[in-house]
Amino acid sequence: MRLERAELLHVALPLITPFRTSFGTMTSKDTFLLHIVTDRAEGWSEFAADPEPLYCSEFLAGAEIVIRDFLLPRAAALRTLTTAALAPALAAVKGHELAKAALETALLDAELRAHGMPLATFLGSVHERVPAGVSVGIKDSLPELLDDVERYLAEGYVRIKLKIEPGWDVAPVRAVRERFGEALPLQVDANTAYTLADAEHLRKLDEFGLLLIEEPLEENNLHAHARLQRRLATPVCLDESIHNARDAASAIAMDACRVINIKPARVGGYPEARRIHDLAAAHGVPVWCGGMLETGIGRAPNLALAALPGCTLPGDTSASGRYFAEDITEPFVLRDGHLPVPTAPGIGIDPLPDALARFTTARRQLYPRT
Ligand code: SMG
Ligand code: MG
Repeated sequence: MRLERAELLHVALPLITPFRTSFGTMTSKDTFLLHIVTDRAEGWSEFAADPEPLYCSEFLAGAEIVIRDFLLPRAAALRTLTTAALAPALAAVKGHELAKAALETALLDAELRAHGMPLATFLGSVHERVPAGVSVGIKDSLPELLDDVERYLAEGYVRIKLKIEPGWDVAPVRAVRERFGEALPLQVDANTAYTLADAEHLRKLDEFGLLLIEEPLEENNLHAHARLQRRLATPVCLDESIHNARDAASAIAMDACRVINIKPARVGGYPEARRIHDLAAAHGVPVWCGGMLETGIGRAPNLALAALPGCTLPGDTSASGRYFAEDITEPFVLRDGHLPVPTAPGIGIDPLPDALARFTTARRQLYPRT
C-alpha cells in the first residue's frame, strides 16, 4: 500500500457521569481520531490518552506532533507500506507507544479492509462475544457507590472494578462485598497511588477475595511490585508499567505481577498486544483487555483482542451506553452481560457521518503537509 493522506479529527464526547480516579476526574472524552487514506483502502483509529499526561506520559497535543513530524514521514517513506513493515520503521522513535498505536491501528484497519479480513480473524480470536466488566470511579460516598454498582449489576455486567486511592480502598471494598456477596467477581485499580510503605495497609484487602489489585505502585517499578506481591495474597495486575512484550516478560520472570491488563494502545498496537497475550498464556498468566473510555472506534478493535483465548478474565470493555448518551459509531450494546465481537473487515466499524460531524471540534491534515 501507499499512503495518500492522513488527517486528524479532534472529537469531544460528554461522559454520562464524571469518572474519578486516583489521578483526576474526567467529564468528557476528549481525543482525536486518525483517518488514513491509502491507494487500497481507508483506515480509522482512536488515540487512547487524554489532553493531560496524568494516566501516562503521552497526551493529545504531544501525540499530534509525534505522529505528524516523526511517525508519518517514516510511514510515507516505506516503499511498501504494510503493518508488518511499519513497526520496525518506527522503532528509532523512542517511546510514544500510544501515538505509534494510533498510526499502526489505522494502517492495520486499512490493510485488513483491503484484504476483506476482520481484525478478530487476523488476531486469532476464538469468541463471537465477550463478557463485559465495568470500571467504577471513586465516589463521594459509599451509598452513591453501592447505587452505581447495583445499577451496573442489574444491567448485566459480570465483573466490577473499583477505582481506589488512599482513603478510598478498604471501606468501599468491604461495603461492596457486604452488599453483593462473596461470589461477585471484584477487583480494584489504584493507578499508581500507593508506595511500598503502604504494603501492610494493602494486605487488608486480602480478606475480600479480590481477583486482583491493579497497578498499586508507581509506574515502571517492577522491583517494588515484586516485593509487594510477596506480601500480598491478592494477585498484582500491571497496567501502566507494561509498555511492550519485553516488560511483560520481565514482570512475569520477577513475579512482579500474576495478571496483566493489556491495553493495545499502551503497548504500541495490536500485534504487540497479541505477543503479550501469547507470552502470558505460555506462562499460565491470565490477561484481560483494559479500556480508556474509548468511543466505538477504539472499542471495536479492543473487543477483537478481548476474544483471544488467553483473555480469561472479563475486560473493561463496557457498552457504549456506560460512557456516552450518543457514540460516534453504532453503539455497542450489552446483551446478557456480553458485547459482540465485530465481524466486518478491519476494525469492523465506521464513524456515523452525522455524529462525527457533530462531535468533531477540529480537523487537520497531517500528511501531506499543507
Ligand atoms: O474504559 O471503562 C473504561 C475505563 C477503564 O478504568 C479504566 N481505565 O487504569 O485501567 C485504567 C483506566 C485508565 C483510564 S482512566 C481515565
Ligand atoms: Mg488501570
